[in-house]
Amino acid sequence: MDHLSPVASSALLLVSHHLCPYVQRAAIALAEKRAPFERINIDLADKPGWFLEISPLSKVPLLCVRNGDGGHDVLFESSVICEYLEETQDGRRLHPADPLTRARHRGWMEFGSSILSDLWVYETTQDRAQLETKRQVLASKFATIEEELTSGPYFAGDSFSLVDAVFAPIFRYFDVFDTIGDSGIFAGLPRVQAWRKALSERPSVKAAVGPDYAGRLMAFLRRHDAVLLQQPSVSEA
Ligand SMILES: N[C@@H](CCC(=O)N[C@@H](CS)C(=O)NCC(=O)O)C(=O)O
Repeated sequence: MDHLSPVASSALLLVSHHLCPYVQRAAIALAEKRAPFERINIDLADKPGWFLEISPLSKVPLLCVRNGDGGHDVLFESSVICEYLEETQDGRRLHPADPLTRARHRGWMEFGSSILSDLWVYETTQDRAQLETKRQVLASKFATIEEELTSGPYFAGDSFSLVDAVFAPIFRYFDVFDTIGDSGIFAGLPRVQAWRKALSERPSVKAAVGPDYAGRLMAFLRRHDAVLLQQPSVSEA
């Protein structure tokens, strides 16, 4: 790919969207690696032609990697991008060295992706019964994670890993949802709550979105006429 527009001057360009949680996991991995990169946000409701040409699934994130010919090779799929960064960039390791533990981490990254699929329905549905079903699914999945966590502060203890990069954007949704009402999803899950807090304080996590993130997410909910906006607290339900 040698006709990237706009032209990237950095070796790494992350093609992004302001709200996308998959983009965020790549941005967090890049920041943890202290890898210099450029970021460009596109409008997913009006995808630019150059993006459609280079994105096989028409989705963000893409990581454009400068090659020896002065052009860029394009990587798609956030987990693949994170694995590539782990294999090529200096800086702290984001995967465990032990193959079995690493494979288990990859499984929990997939678990995080399944939560993102549930969250999409949870945040966009106009159907109150479906919202409640998804609320219960989410509560059950976080209860499963509670059993996996140890003393923290991160998924694997002291060292921040790609599993943390996957879950930080998930928890960020709830920072906004909590301003609407208490879903009760994290009730009785002290280790998940402590993990959520530790991730929210991590500089790479903070830097992965812009200062207007909450406003944009609220506008997104309003555009979808999401029933979540009328969600009563679980104590009122
Ligand atoms: N499995 C993909 C999912 C990426 C994804 O769903 N991106 C969304 C934004 S958060 C997107 O680009 N959607 C555009 C579309 O589906 O048209 C990944 O991990 O990169």
